[in-house]
Amino acid sequence: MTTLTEIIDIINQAKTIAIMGHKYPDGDSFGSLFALGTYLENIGKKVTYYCDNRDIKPYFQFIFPVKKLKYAKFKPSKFDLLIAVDSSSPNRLGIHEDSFTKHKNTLVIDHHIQQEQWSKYIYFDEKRASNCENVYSLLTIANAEITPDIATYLYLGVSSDTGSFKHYNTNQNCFTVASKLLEYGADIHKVNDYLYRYYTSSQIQTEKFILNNLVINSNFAYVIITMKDLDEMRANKGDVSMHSDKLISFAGIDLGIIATETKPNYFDLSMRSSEKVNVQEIAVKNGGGGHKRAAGCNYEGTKEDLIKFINQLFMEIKL
Ligand SMILES: [Mn+2]
Repeated sequence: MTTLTEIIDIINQAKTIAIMGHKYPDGDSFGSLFALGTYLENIGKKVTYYCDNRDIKPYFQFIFPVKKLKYAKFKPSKFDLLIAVDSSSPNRLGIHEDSFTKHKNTLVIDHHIQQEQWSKYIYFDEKRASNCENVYSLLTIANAEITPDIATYLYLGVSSDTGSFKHYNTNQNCFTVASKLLEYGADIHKVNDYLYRYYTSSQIQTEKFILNNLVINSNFAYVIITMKDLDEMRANKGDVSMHSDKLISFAGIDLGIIATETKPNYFDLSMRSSEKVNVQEIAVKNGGGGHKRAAGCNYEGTKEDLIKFINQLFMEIKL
């Protein structure tokens, strides 16, 4: 594995850098992307930001400079270095997967366990609750000036990947880094307002749908949201993903699955669990990834097949 000190050298040798995060970007993906990107710009690099444009949360525009993002596919040869953040495999990059894997000089900075060497350089620390903590470590080692904007981006990532310091991945480092970021001028009130206070009507519709349609099977719970359901609520996958923890918040539930149909007969499964279930194992077994208590994978098939698949999963775990 590449060390953070080596990464500083790799970055220093590049003039033009393209940086990208994962599809369906969350706060940690954008936090890592814009914090690292802003730093690179501040030290004189020519930085281009790429993102798969599906379902970007509307409130991100009030915090991140989303206007800088480019969505179209690009020629990898335009850049000296490509960087991917918060992404555990090439398919996480969405439409930019090809450009990334074709380039010879690529770097990944992540906090998910990396299953394969899909980039020339890979740094990951799976003990970190958020990738923004890894970017923070990198900036610290680089003696970077952490501006209030960079501090806000990083804080947002730590806060969102720990569910506002409530998820089980929350540890001492999250608080240490958050405290430092406050010192550097992170606007934590703005982050809290947009992440945890303001709900759009489609987000409220989605929450109502989840509560009305969830299926509880002893200590397991699931809900399936089809494309038609999303259409009717004028909601997107981003509106669903903010409720990922909902099912596991019921007392006595050890595994909660929210399945969202993103293409016809193609579902994204978002899984959350108590300490009794390792959803990372389930996700990896089914071609996905993530963490012990929060992970995801895809399922191809009809809604009826998916129900069978989920029930089978529940049977296999049998607590
Ligand atoms: Mn993350």
